[in-house]
Amino acid sequence: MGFSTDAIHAGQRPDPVTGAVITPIYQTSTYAQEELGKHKGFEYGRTHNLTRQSLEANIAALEKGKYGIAFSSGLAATHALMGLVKAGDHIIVSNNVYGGTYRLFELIMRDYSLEFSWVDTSDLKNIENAVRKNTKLVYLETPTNPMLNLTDLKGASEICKKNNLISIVDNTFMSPYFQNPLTLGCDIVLHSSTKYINGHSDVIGGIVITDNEKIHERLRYIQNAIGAVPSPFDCWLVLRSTKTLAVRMERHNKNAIELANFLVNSKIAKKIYYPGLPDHPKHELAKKQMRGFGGMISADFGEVDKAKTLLKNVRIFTLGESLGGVESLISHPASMTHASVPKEEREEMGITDSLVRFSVGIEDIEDLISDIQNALT
Ligand code: P1T
Repeated sequence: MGFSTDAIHAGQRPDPVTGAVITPIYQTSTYAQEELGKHKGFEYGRTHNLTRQSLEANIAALEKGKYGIAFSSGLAATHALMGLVKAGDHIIVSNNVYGGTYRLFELIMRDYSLEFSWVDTSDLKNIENAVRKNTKLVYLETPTNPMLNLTDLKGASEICKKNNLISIVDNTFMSPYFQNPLTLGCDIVLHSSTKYINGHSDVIGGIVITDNEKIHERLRYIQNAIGAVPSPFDCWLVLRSTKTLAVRMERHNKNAIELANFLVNSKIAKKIYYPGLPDHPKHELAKKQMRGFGGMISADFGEVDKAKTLLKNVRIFTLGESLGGVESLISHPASMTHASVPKEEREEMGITDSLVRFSVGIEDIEDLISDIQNALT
């Protein structure tokens, strides 16, 4: 099936009792059992929920994977993946990832005797050089938040296979519409479904997709044992949202390309980071492994005061954390999403105090461009 057909139908069928076309919200914590050991496959809400199962099957289909395992947030999904390793194991991570991922690994998981190496995975040699005897996972984010660096997923997955490592890709920025890491040989895909997948800024959620039966079994066990599951209502909202993912992503992409070109041509920013621009260092890779460039742009305005003026004066863009919603957001990574990354490390990656991140929404592009022009004058 094509992407949009799957998005609208996969994992869903009319309700057998009423014929309801939309999967109901099974808002129940438990299920009646007929007699001891005899039930309909549903025992307890944390373990089994049909709204959640529909969502998991739906997003798994969109990621071209067999299994989806949903969590209560993107970070809960990342945390669950730590259940694939044990104290003393080593994990290689893209040096630029969402600041909360950095915080989870460096400030929480290190206390559980896990070792992390932060490397620039956009150069595959750095992955190979970082492999140790106790390495178990390679955790990639591509494009990265907020610098929009890209990692060659096919190349990285080959290195992982050769060294018997599990490859994980945070695919939040692309959504399954523009990039499918499993088809490039990676083992696990992760999404903060809070972002493009839900797209309406009204749900916090996460999901992991894999084709690997053993990994699925372990993660399903962890999902139930740790219990960070999304509510039936949140699952229903996300399931509603994936129906329009294709049309939303097309528009995010179109608007972002136009906005990136405006930023380049107007020369109002010092440096623009967007994989759709021909001078992006990985533009050719972007064209190869992605089907679009996405809706995220970062721009360095050179002076902190200029960035502050923009952030304060925009009227259609909203200053706020998060991304991927239909409405445009603007943020300041150094003090917001990446505040927990030490300043020197931030600046080395390009996350300066004058860097601004745009989550380009699906409004009329003329209005978005004049909002930025007006804010700066
Ligand atoms: O917020 P949560 O659903 O827990 O997802 C965490 C997460 C994981 N991966 C990426 C690439 C992310 O961008 C995020 C969350 N990011 C933001 C809140 C943000 O403003 O960048």
